[in-house]
Amino acid sequence: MSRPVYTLYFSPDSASFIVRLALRLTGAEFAERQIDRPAGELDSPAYRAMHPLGKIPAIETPDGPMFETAAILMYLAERHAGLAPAQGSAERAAFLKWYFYTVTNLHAPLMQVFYPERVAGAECAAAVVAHQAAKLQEHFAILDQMVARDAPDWLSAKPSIFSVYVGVLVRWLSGFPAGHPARITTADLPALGPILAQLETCPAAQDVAKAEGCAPTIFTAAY
Ligand SMILES: N[C@@H](CCC(=O)N[C@@H](CS)C(=O)NCC(=O)O)C(=O)O
Repeated sequence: MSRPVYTLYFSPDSASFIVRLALRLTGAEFAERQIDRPAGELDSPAYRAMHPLGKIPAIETPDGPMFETAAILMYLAERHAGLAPAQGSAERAAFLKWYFYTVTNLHAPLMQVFYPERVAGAECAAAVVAHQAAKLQEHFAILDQMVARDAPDWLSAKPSIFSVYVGVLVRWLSGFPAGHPARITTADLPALGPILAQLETCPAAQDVAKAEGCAPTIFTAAY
């Protein structure tokens, strides 16, 4: 077997899931190392040297260690054609704006719903969840309306760094119980939902589901 090009530091069903999907789509050799969270590995000097905040994921690349999911995805798309519209292509502008929309308006509030006490202390947690859950509902509806209007190729024609990113965010939100204000499932997204349902059947998604030890319906019936 050839030497892996990348090493992904992962923890099951965390943001490393997104990078794992993108890595699998590149077709490149990659190694995986599960982070020993209970042993405090995120705070170890070796891990902090890769990721100064001690978060997941981190990845070793031929150009050095990288962190931040969205940056890693873009880096992979630059090195492996076909995962995002190429620079200079007609679709690049729309792709970039919705990609960064996802980073700031979907992923960031989602993290605040999962860790509300980190925003303004435990006493404000319920207010943070209520506020950010409403934002998430609004922002996902806006994305879904865009997909209904435009059905861009980088979403509907084949898997991309955008589709795996958004797919895993929906996966996590679908895990909230019925009635939770932040619950969002593929059934709530009439345009995006069918695209994610298609995406989860691709070989890359099926391989990653196996590797993560989760149901093959990673987006439509995640938990
Ligand atoms: N903006 C970062 C967020 C990374 C992040 O918060 N990862 C979570 C897992 S999904 C984590 O490391 N949590 C452990 C902790 O915060 O202690 C990214 O996209 O990579």
